[in-house]
Amino acid sequence: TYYHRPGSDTGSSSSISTATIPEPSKSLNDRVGLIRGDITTLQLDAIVNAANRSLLGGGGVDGAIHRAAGPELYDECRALGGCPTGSAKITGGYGLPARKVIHAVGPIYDPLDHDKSEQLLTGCYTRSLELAVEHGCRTIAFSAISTGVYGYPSQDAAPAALGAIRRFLEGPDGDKLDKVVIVTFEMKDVEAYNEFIPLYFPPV
Ligand code: AR6
Repeated sequence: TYYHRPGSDTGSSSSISTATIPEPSKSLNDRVGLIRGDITTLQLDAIVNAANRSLLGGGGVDGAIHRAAGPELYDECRALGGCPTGSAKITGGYGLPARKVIHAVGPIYDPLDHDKSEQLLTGCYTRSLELAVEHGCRTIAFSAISTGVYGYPSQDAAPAALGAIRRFLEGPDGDKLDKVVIVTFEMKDVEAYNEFIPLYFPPV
């Protein structure tokens, strides 16, 4: 097994400490999902874009979201005046099936300062979840922030994302979210999430 559960004596050992990753409840697991596909097609309350500090669009998933939402999204983004790295801002979804778009600005991965990169990436996830709740969104899908053009290794990004999501779901506003979906597009992200979801959200 991947995971040694307190009280379930499988006899297996694990390098993952149960002190840092305690056993989640079933209801927590039911609220987290993984989808491989195009985030622009999802009909949820909010989707999270991997934006840049200008919030004026770009390539990757950002380009796909702006194309699908239409020019009104650009106009609303322009009025926001940018966003710092490690944070997020929210807009309408316009031509998208999603009601809101949360534009998170991930870090450009810095291998010389992994801790700083991780702190900024974690901030994107936490702030996006806060914004979702503030705006009454109960279902939210995340793109794999920073793992494309910004070069964040998927094997490091996935546990950072899952840790932030789990902390939020276990926190005081966690019950205000019904579903948190992670949307992967590339095989390297699929593999990373398939490896780490059973650790952060082990089957109960
Ligand atoms: N649906 C879901 N995921 C997608 C889609 C899609 N339609 N298209 C790409 N991805 P990236 P970053 C995945 O590069 O690393 C932009 O130019 C992609 O495979 O979009 O945060 C912005 O304007 C990858 O796994 O974002 C910024 O300047 C993930 O989305 C910069 O790129 C994120 O890759 C941000 O770079």
